[in-house]
Amino acid sequence: MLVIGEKINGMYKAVGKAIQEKNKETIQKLAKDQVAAGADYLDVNTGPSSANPVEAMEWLVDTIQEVTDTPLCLDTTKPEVMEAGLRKCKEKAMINSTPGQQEKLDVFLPLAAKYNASIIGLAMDEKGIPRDAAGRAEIALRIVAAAMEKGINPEDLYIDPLILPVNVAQTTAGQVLESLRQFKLLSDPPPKTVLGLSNVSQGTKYRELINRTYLVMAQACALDAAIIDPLDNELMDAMITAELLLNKNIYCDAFLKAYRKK
Ligand code: THG
Repeated sequence: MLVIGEKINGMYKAVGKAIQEKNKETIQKLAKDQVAAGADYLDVNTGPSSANPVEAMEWLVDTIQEVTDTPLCLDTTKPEVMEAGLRKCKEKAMINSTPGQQEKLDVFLPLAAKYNASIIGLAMDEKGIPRDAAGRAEIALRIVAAAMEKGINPEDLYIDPLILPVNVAQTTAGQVLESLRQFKLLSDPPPKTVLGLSNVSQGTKYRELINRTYLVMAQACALDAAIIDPLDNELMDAMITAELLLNKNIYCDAFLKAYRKK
């Protein structure tokens, strides 16, 4: 599983404040802590309230890269913010994300090609998120075809079926598992799959329990990558154990320790 650390997101009050006040220590600690806990990528999102998101993205990328070489997953819907971040990335970046409508694909796929970045395609378009798995697969196929046309390596394409909070959209959890399986049938080689896991538990009481239960279920349905909180130890333990049970790692008594030492 590719672990994308979710914590550097202006949606968190403390992070939004740190961005506003250009407080490097807070951001750099989050970067180092997530990497130490096993993050392969760090999500970078300036948050909804940033007055100058281009400047905020540039500052975040520079600030994080001062303390780690871990590659970054630039999380913005704005092409100008995305490109500002991509220009600054020293390692191979991930574009998070493009929705499935042609006008957006025409903007974001060329950015992926230009900066040799991987890219997340969302199973949504101008009409929103489809209600069922078939609707999600239709949009995913459009994204896969457009990416192929632009010469994007299938290894670099991640499709996100978009999980919603279970307290307001209870049928979505099952539909998304179905989508993860279906996405693997869209092309050969297939695209990779990704989820923004914590969405599933927003507004619920047992957030950590819901997150780790759903992560394990999604892993059994061909999930390749997840935007998660790597500082949640029980979540990481569940993820590592699921990898073992799916035969992705060889068993030893100290399998949790062994995974973390990798
Ligand atoms: N798919 C893709 N990218 C994504 C998402 C996705 N990026 C953003 C998001 N979804 C994934 N990241 C988060 C980060 C934090 C939370 C949820 C998802 C979260 N935050 C607390 C909350 O809202 O309750 C913030 C609380 C606080 O202020 O401290 O839950 O689906 N491709």
